[in-house]
Amino acid sequence: MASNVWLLQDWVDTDELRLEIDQLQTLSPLRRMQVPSGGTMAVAMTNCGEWGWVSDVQGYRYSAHDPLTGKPWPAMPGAWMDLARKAAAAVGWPNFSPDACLVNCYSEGAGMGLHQDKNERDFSQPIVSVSIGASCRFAIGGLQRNDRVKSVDLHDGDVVIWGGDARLVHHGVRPLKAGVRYNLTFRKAS
Ligand code: MD6
Ligand code: FE
Repeated sequence: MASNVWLLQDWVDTDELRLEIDQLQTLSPLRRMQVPSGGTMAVAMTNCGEWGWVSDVQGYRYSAHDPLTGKPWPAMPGAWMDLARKAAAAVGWPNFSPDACLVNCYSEGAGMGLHQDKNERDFSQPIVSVSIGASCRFAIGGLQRNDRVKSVDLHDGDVVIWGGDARLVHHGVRPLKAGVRYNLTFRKAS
């Protein structure tokens, strides 16, 4: 897709993943988080693994606890860990060991503005992202916010991996045209 950004098309069967998302939701439900500016995100989120990405009026960060339940985030399913490791290894990152998985849920009209993923402590590790359900248009730019943006369609079962000099590129998701889309992003947060 770009230097150090790989797209593995239709790489994973998502039936099991959907069931595991349902399971995860019984422990740490999807919720729309507050953002520092006072608004609410369009995308509903939850997490599993040692760390979870959270947003509230104070800002963005990783937390070991789910602020909704007060408990640690549910464990990352072994199959998810295997999937993330295999995908990273397939494009040349043999030592990926994610300790956080953010689950995003988009309903019709929901999108995510252009952003960088920079709350992690270790930018030497890649990010592995899995698309489930409805297709979306994914925007990918450069290291500067106003660099030119390319768009690519992501479909159910697609996996995107990025690392190295692409680790901090800007990216976003255009508002979903129809249906429901889930996205898993695996990171090394700490
Ligand atoms: C999404 N993904 O695909 C949003 N971030 O729903 C991301 O924001 C993202 O796909 C970092 C790395 C990969 C991603
Ligand atoms: Fe991101």
